[in-house]
Amino acid sequence: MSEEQKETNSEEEYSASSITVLEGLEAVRKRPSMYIGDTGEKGLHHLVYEVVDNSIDEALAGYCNKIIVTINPDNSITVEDNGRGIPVDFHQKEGRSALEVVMTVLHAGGKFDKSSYKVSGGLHGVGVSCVNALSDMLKVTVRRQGKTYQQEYSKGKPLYAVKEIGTADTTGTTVTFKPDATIFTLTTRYKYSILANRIRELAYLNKGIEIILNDERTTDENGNEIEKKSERFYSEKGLEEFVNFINGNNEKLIPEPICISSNKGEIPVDVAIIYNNGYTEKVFSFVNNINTIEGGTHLTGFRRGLTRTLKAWGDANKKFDKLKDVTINSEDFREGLTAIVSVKVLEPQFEGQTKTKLGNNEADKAVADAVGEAMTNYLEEHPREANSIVDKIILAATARHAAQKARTAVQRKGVLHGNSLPGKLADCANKNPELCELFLVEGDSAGGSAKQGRNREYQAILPLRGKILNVEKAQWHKAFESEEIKNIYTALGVTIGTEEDSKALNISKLRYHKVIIMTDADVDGSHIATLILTFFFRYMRELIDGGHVYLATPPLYLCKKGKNEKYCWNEDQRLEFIRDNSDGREESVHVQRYKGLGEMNKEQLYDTTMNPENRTLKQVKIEDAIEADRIFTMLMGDEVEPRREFIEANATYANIDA
Ligand code: 0RA
Repeated sequence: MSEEQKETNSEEEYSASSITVLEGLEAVRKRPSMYIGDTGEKGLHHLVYEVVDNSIDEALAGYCNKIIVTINPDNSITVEDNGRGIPVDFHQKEGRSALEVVMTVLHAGGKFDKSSYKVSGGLHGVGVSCVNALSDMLKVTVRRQGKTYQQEYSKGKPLYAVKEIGTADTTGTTVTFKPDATIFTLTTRYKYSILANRIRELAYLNKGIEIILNDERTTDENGNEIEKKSERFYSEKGLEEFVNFINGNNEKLIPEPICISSNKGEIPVDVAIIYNNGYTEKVFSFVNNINTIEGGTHLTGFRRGLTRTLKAWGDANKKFDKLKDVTINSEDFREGLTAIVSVKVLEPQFEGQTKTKLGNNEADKAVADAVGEAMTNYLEEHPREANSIVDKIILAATARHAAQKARTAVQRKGVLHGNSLPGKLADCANKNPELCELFLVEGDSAGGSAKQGRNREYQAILPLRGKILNVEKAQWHKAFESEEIKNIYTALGVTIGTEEDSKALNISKLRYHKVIIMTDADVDGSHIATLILTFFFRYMRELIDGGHVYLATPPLYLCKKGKNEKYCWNEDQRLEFIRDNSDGREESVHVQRYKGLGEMNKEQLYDTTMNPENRTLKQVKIEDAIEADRIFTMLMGDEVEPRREFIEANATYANIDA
């Protein structure tokens, strides 16, 4: 037995089983990623979700309606609920308090109560003991039966047996933990926006639960002073409000969301649907409160149920007769569709690359039946809305038909098949995609410098003329009429469309594994970068998910003093140069402000922005699909002046780690 365990034993005599317990949690500390996904920012935040999920379970069981999450000044987290409180009575078999078992035994969370759906039973559903194992310090306080109990732990090991510390006139559980910095080596700083987005989602998915998020910190990551924050998340109507939130400012075709709630079968189903006058499909699905990014059986069932009833209604009302050579297909039902599908499954099977695809076959039928029945009634009772939706479907089918014709035309010319590369492309010599980079460059003049300055072996240049099409506001097929967008497809070597799915993307022949957007460091350049990003997000999402999309970062200044020269990317660097190279007077240093890429000569452009030795590339990542979707809708929608600065400055808020 190790020294550490002996120390713990001084407080209380541990039975043999407790040694296994310690080994269990030791395994969590040895391979944390196996339990929480990773030990980066995601894993760090996952700890909070594990603890909150337990309180949500207590709320779903009907015993709790308020949860308070606090980011403390030292980046520890406190989660407090007003549930029954975790039982503290002595657990005969384990030889210690039930509370200690819950806090220190892997997967012990649901031991006492099997009747409710464990939200924590899903993705990485590892329970609070994992959080305990990965925390420097954890303290749990339980208010129950008029008394307050407490136990503290370090790295999962109890510091003392559960003790009574006073009386209580309420019930509930409070957990405070501080993540272990030796495990979370990348960062231990919590991001308010990440927690807020997940908590907002939880509040919408679980109506009637009040969740408060407090941020008690008064300095930001750079030590600058900030205000404390507090937000209340509460949804009275649940998915109906969620789907409105997702829909944002898009103009709705029906005044109110269609809400479906079925509790009849084994699998409770909740759905909210809006059709808007846009062209994208935004359907988000959840199983036990977990966003199933890869979809699965519940999503298939949803689509089937929706398509079947709308088709039947259209047929019965002779709505499709006016379509002559156009046949409706299942895609047509999805344009402008915004929906949330949420199911609760007792023993969910998660599949797919990121284990976010539901595999349970029974969910397909459950959702299809629930949606089919409710939609049939809805269409019957709302003929005006039914007409609006079906008209939209007819429009989509017509547009798709036109697009197909246009695409066949370009494909015949080989444009979307990469048979003939665009004339503007300056390709690289190397043909191994893993080594090759494509720079998408704003403007012909910068494109010229880039072509001359690049490393021809593996760097290719595609200049883009001015602003590319804003796909957010265009019908799907319009993109394929745009010269710039066709050039991007051809240069990349990706193709689109199969027999069954006209939007399916094939990136198996991708010719460059790095696709780098290089635009001016000004408002216009930012706008262009955002337009290109929007295009990738809506039409080539796989490229982003595969980690192939990057933003180049050209410098803003060249500072000179005598022989000393330095490129600066921000104001701080510029001021630092002035401080280090002069008497502090700005006039004594020569500062050249780059307004555009075109102002740099080919050497400067290569040195600062293209040469892997010096450049900084920002990889574009989508961490929160729902938030990213909203941001793109907002940025590229009707009113707002879009800016790359917005995305960069709000990288977390936007959840685009650009
Ligand atoms: C099992 C049984 C009971 C409560 C809980 C679990 C519980 C766990 C957590 C975790 C965070 N907050 C929680 N609140 C409650 C109660 C059983 C009973 O009182 O009869």
